[in-house]
Amino acid sequence: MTAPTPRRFPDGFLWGSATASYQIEGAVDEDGRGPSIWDTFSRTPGKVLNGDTGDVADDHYHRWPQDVVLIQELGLQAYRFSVAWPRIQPTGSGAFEQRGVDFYSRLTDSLLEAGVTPVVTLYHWDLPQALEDEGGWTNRETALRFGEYAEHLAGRLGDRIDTWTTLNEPWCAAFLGYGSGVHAPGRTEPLAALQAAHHLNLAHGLAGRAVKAVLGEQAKVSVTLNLHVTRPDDPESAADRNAVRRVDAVGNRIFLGPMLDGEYPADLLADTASITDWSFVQDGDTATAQVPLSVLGVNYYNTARATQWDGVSERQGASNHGESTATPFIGTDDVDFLTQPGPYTAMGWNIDPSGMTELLTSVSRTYPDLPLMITENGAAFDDEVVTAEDGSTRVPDPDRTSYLHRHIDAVGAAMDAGADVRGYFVWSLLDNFEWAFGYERRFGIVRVDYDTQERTPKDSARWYAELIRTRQLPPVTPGA
Ligand code: PNW
Repeated sequence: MTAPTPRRFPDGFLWGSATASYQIEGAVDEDGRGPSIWDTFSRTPGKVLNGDTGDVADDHYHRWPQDVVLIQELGLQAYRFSVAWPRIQPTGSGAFEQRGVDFYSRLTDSLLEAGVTPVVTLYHWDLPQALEDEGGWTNRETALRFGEYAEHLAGRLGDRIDTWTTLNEPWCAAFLGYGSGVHAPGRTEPLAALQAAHHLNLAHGLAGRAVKAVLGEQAKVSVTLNLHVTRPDDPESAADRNAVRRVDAVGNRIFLGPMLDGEYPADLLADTASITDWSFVQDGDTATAQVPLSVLGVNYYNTARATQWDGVSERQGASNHGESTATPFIGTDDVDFLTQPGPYTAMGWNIDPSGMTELLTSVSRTYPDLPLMITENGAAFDDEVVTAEDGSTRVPDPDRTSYLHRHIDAVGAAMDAGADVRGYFVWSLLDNFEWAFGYERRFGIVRVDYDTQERTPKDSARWYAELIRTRQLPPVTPGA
């Protein structure tokens, strides 16, 4: 047997970490910020575990200078953050708030001074509540307003931003927000979810075009999708393969279609025909959505297994989409998601690095000229803080390090197979407000003490810093 050798990544490969505004900033009433749907949702009893809200979160709004130092100390080459729309435009339309722009402008300058590439997301789920009051993403107007917000921000942050990511995971925004209701605004209406998906596609196109109109065609426009890797329970079963096709349609191709091919897949329209005739799609919308992308952001966490439900057996309904009776996969009511074999993270999500390789190779086979970027990958575990005799603290998180190690190796395997992957961002830099799970789930490579706001890099952060320094990934040992 030959000794396994370290994996080398190309020199231009970008290593970073990611966060999102509502999950880390706090300061929800400061500098003119308007309320967002996540303020409303998290303050509604029963919606978020332990009644947690983003009111304080990591207090990043005040502590950002120290967080930039942390980014620099870890040697991150890029930092992916999101802009809170209600800080820039408190009601989502009309007047802009300069103090909100100034916050992100200072952050951007400070990242650049630290030699860190800023990668911005314009929408990571914190919709201005005033727009939700008018129907939110079910209302076409929201997409138009998003284009105006993007234009304003591009004019202010300008060419200091490396990559303009329009949306983060529009699937979650549409289907968890308006379908299963486990995310804000908490609606459970199949038609609303499909309308929201369409208006998010339109919003992406309008925002991407606005950024290019302000900054020029060379401006790098991107979008981040959480593409679902779903496998048939029985690969020999045509019914199970059909279940997977349907999940792929309403989970992935509903966005890939308009954004990359300029049209909705015919099978998606057929599968959802009992819910809508899609008359909310106007002439030219899908062409607008197809704005040229410099790179496609891919978020990957785990895999799923689907079967055609026989209508009799008790359903397993296993999914990582939170407790809810409504399925977020609209139009797939006779699909059952089966419990996946472990190991699992603290989210209950199965750990399956092979899905990363499979996803990247299959997307790059479908879109050979499209560069890819892993904009999120990471894991929640119940970390423990160890205090040494001298009072110093350490957070040993071998499970997280192993997760990162094996998934980055899986990215390398996809690159060996020809996938054009340009970078990798760990989710997340900091422990933060994990949506419906509040502060109970910790994804950070840096520990946050929510009493003191003290930041402590976990062992996984040290490991990641070493990977970035050497650009060499040690071989994955079986079982590690
Ligand atoms: C992503 N699901 O959220 C988000 O982009 C992050 O803000 C989040 O913290 C991270 O992944 C970890 O959850 C998701 O239920 C939330 O399938 C839920 C799902 C997927 C992604």
